[in-house]
Amino acid sequence: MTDKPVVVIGAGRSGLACAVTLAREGHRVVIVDRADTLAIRERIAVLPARVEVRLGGYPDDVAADALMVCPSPGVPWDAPELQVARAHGVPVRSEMDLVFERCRARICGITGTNGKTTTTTLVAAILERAGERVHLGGNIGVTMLERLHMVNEADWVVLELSSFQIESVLEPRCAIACVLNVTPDHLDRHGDFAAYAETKRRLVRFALDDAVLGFDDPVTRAMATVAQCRVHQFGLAPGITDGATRAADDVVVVEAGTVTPVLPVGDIPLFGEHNLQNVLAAVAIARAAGVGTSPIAGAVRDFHAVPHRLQTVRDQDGVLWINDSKATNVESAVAALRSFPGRTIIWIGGGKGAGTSIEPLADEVVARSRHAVLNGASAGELDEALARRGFAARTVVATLSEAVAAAASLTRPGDVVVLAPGYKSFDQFRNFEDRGRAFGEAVEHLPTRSVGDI
Ligand code: UMA
Ligand code: ADP
Repeated sequence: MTDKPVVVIGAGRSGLACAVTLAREGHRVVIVDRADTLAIRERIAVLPARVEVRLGGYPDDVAADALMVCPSPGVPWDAPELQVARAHGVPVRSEMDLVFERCRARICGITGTNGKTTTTTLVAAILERAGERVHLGGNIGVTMLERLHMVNEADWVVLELSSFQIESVLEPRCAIACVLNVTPDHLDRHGDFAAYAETKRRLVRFALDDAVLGFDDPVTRAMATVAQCRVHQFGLAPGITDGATRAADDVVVVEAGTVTPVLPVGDIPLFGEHNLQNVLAAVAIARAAGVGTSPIAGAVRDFHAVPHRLQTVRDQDGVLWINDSKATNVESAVAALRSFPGRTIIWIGGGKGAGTSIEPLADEVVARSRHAVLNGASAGELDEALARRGFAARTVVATLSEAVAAAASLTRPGDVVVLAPGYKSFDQFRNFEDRGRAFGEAVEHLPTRSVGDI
């Protein structure tokens, strides 16, 4: 074995999985990170002692003489250090690329701008209910590479795939590939919408057996043309010939001209029409995997909202408090605002922008909410967009905890307070989970009103 090191860039979850796995295989491994924080120092405790760690920055030629360079998903695919490595003939292989190369089991890969985690979690639950051995991972936060030795050929590997991960895989060959929807997001990283959509389309190009595509989204519907496998659709628009849709009050599957009911739409324990879309996607995927309608219906009925996705954190005094911290882009926040028809909404929004237009979100806030409480880095931009629309019910505060207090002072029985920021969390928090937890804690500590207050 050569003494050249494998250079892993980024000591986050993905980088650590690479470093642990490649060191276990006997490679010399150097892991570098541009930052040097207490959190990173705590994380790297999982590394074997022989892995060399360099924190606090690295030069562009850090991997110029490496055996291979493994960038984390957060490292742009055209980053200077990767360009230099390529120029020196060094292979650039991400953790996900290695997973696709090495995985012996069938992979079900799920991507899309919104709904990935919900759909991926539900698909895994359905397959498990059907008696399959399932390994769940990917962008959902659980790395797969270091677990591959536990995966058997007959198992299912269910992966949530981000655009960052798909672009880093040379041949993303999924047995079943699903693209839920594509709307503008991560444009700061991909440059423009066409480039972003193409990363998702690649999953369809390489799909082996089945592609499951959102039918109501023109971008994903059109991806059928690049598929070299069976294509199934899911959605609510008429015209679905193979896949999952709604007929009257039921979720149904359409196969070879036959319509089979799966369960009543009313039995889905999730808020919002977008979650009906996610359920339809999961049903179409499960059918492609050969699962019967009964385990599908059972798993859907027992499903709970994934934390931070339209999750109820308090239901008291006639006021429902909803944590949708994962609404980190415009589309997902719009979907959240549409999820409570007939109820008055106090919306909490704002955070760090990702270079997309917020106009559709501002329109939805005006149409659906009684009051908007704005906080974080983008509070000013939102305030201005709402003011331009003549929407006066606005409160601007600095932080999320102040926003919770402000919202609490505005509530009346029947209201729904929805944290659906429409922005990333990085202005005030480490990630959307921290933001959701902070919201939950602030809400939990709100006093209970006495009957006389209401
Ligand atoms: N770093 C560098 N140089 C860089 C960029 C980052 O050194 O140029 C360092 C950072 O200082 C940090 C580390 O790399 O210490 C973090 O790496 P990372 O940002 O790639 O994050 P990981 O912890 O490895 O998590 C990644 C995914 N992160 C991103 O895509 C940004 C996680 O998705 C994923 O769950 C995890 O791998 C396991 O697969 C998160 C995410 O935000 C949830 N995804 C985006 C999204 O869902 O919108 C795409
Ligand atoms: P992802 O993993 O793609 O970010 P999640 O299931 O975690 O998807 O949901 C992210 C956010 O998007 C949440 O706020 C959720 O309520 C919202 N959402 C979920 N599914 C959809 C969808 N199909 N369309 C629009 N928004 C959605």
